[in-house]
Amino acid sequence: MIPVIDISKLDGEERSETLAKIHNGCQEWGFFQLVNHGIPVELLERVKKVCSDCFKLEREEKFKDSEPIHLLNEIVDQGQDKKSENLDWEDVFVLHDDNQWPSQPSEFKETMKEYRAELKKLAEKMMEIMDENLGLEKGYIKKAFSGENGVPFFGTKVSHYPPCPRPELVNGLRAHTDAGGVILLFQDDQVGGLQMLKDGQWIDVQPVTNAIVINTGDQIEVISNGKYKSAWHRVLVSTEGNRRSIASFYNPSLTATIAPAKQTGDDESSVNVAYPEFVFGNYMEVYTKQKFMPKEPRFQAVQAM
Ligand SMILES: O=C(O)CCC(=O)C(=O)O
Ligand SMILES: [Fe+2]
Repeated sequence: MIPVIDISKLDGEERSETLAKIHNGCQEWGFFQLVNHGIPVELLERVKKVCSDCFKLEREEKFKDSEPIHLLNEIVDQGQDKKSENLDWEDVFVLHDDNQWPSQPSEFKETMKEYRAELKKLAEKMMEIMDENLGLEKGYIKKAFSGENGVPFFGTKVSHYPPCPRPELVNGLRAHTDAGGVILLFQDDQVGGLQMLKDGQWIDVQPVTNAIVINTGDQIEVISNGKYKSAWHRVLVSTEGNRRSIASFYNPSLTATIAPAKQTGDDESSVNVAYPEFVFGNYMEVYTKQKFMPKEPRFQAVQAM
């Protein structure tokens, strides 16, 4: 089971145990769930509702005539019996500060704006905990993600994985590691499907009502010089249930330079630096083409840019 951590304990007598649990979650798993995170349940309930309503009102009908449907039909017509590695059975849109948001339902914008503000604060809190656990100056990761004069990117991806008639032939989302920094996932209470890879085994990320799942991306792996490895994960689909998931990504600015951090107390000659230094925008160029492939060649490719 993925670790479930009561983050409210960070403010009391169990602070050091809680820091240690988070360190372990980052180092051994790359995935863990937060409970008692302080985001009002009432807000989370509204978020579930507006996202599900938005899917019903604006997206469900279009999904019936979308690429995944056509590709699956092709595969079935061709008589393919192996799982396709070319398609994801999902409906997705991304919200960030400067793009167009859905207009339905009418409470969507206000609710998601409020939600994003809360999640962004939680992401920054997690980054400060990682600073502390990694022996870095407070604010190090946020500063690294901001770069010289940029701002970190904060995006929220709203996904639905509708029921699939042939779940053995497609993934909801193919296996990958995330490109960016800290990912905060609010997943469906009822419909599972998310799995992460640990020690060569796929493990379910068990739904825990109103918990926030945290996972770390490739840039935290680089900054931590491999201590906090980004974990592979994937989403499976089934013939029943429409899984909703809302993933918020706290990523570097495209102009930020990312490199392994020098820990306080590190003697430069004693540290084996395992990752290159690169501009995050260049990494994203490589990632877009290689998302579902191993990450090591991405680091090599960006080093050569
Ligand atoms: O939908 C999910 O639960 C996971 C989404 C995900 O892994 C991603 O967007 O990178
Ligand atoms: Fe992901």
